[in-house]
Amino acid sequence: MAISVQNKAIPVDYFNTEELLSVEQRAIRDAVRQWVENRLRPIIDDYAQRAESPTHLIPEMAQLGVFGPFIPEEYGGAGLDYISYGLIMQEIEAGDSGIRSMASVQSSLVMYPIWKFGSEAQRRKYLPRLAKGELMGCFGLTEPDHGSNPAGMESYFYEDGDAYVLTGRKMWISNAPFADVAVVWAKDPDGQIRGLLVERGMEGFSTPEIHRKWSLRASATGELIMDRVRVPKQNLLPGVVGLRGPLSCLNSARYGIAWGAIGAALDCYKTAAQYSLERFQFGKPIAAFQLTQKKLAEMLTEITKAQLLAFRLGQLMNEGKATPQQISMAKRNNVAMALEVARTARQILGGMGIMGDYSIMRHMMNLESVITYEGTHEIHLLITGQDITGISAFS
Ligand code: TGC
Ligand code: FAD
Repeated sequence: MAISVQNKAIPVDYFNTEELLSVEQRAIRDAVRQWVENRLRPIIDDYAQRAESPTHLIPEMAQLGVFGPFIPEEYGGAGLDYISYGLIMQEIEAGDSGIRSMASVQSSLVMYPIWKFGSEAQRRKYLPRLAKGELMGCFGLTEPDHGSNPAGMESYFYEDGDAYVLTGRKMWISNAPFADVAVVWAKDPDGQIRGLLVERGMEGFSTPEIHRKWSLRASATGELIMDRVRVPKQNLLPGVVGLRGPLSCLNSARYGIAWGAIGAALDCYKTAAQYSLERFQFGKPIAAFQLTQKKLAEMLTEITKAQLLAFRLGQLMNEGKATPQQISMAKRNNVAMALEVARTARQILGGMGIMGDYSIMRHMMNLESVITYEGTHEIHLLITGQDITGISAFS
C-alpha cells in the first residue's frame, strides 16, 4: 500500500496554547515571526558560518519593537506584558539563539537595570536611544575566574574627585565588541557590588572580541577590560547595592530564554518532521518507521510541556508573582528540552543534519551556550534543590 505524505500539516501547538493568547499578543508574535522568515532566516546561516554578527539588522529590530518591549512607553519602550516579551524571544530564537541573545541582553540586562535601578536622568539619557537601537548595550558580570560564583568578582572601583576609578576584567560578554554602553558590576571599597554605566571611548576601556567559538557564531562575544577607567559619578546606578542587582536582571533574561528555547526546539522539530515525510528509505518515508515516530512524538510532548510551563510562568510574571526559583526551573527545563530536541532532530536528518542548509546543527551548537549562560544547568538545579530543602549546596 502506498503511503501518502502530501500536504501533511505538522502539529506545533498540540494543546492549543494559541487560544490562551490575546489578539494583541498574537499580532506581536506574527509580526516578529514574519520578520524572522523574511529578513533573518535567508541570511543567518551565512553569517553564522562566517562567525559574523548581522548588526545591520539592528535598526529593523528596533523598528519591530524587540528592544525593551516591557519598558514603559515614556522611556521609549513598548509597555508590553511579559507574555508578549516571551513570544518575541521565542520567535527570534526560532531564527537563531545568537540574535535572541543580542535582543535579550539589550532588553533584560541593559534596559532593565537602567529602568529599575537607574536615576531619572540615566533613564532619560539612555533608554529611548537603546529602544531605537541607536545605542547598543552589554552586561558585564562574569569574570575569567568567577562565572557561576559572581559574588567572588574582583573588579573594583574607588572614588577620586568627580569620578569613580574602575579596574577589572569581564569575560564572555555578549554584544561587547560593538556595544556603546556597558553595565559593569564591580565592588566598592566596602566590598559591596554596584552597577556602573561605562561608555565606549572612556580612556582605559576596551572590548576585544573572543574568536574561534563553535557556538553562537552570529553573536559577538567579547571581554571588557577596564584599566583605571574614570567613570563619572553620575554613571553609578543609584538604586541597588549587592548581588541582588545583577541577579534581578538575570531573572528577566532567564525568563526570556525559557520562551526562546521553545522557538529553537520548534524550528528543529518542524524541520525533522517535514524531512521525515519526504525522505524515503526501504521504499517508505522514514516517518513510517516506529523509531522515527517515537522520536517525533517525544519531541512534540516535551515541546508542549515547555509551552505550558512558559505560558504559566508568563502569567505569574505579569502578576508580579513569579519567583526566581520558578524562573530557574523553566530556564533549565526548556533549554535542556531544546538541546535534546535539536540532537534528536539532527539524527532524523541523518547526514543532511550536519549541513548549514538546515538550521538544526546551528541551533544545537547555539544551545550548548544557552545551557551554560545565564546560570548553568547545574546551578539552576541547585537553586531548585535549595528551594525544596532550604539547604544551599553551592559551596
Ligand atoms: P545568595 O547569597 O543566594 O544571594 C545574594 C543576594 O542576591 C539575592 N538573590 C536574588 N535576587 C534576585 N533574583 C535572583 N535570582 C536572586 N538570587 C539571589 C539574595 O536574596 C541575596 O540578597 P540580599 O539582599 O539578601 O543580599 O548568592 P550566592 O552568592 O550564594 O549565589 C547564588 C547563585 C549561585 C544562585 C548565583 O550566584 C547565581 O545565579 N549564579 C549563576 C551566575 C549567572 O547566572 N551568571 C550569568 C551571567 S550573565 C549571562 O550569562 C548573560 S548571557 C546573555 C545572553 O547572551 O543572552
Ligand atoms: P564555571 O562557573 O567555571 O563552571 C564550570 C562547570 O562547573 C559548570 O558545569 C558548572 O555548572 C559547574 N559548577 C560550578 N559551580 C558548581 C557548583 N557549586 N556545583 C556544581 N557544579 C558547579 N556573562 C556575562 O556576564 N554577560 C554576558 O553577556 C555573557 N554572555 C555569554 C555568552 C556566551 C556565548 C557564553 C558561553 C557565556 C556568557 N556569559 C556571560 C558567561 C556565562 O554566564 C558563564 O559562562 C556561566 O555563568 C558559567 O560560568 P563559567 O563559564 O565560568 O563556568
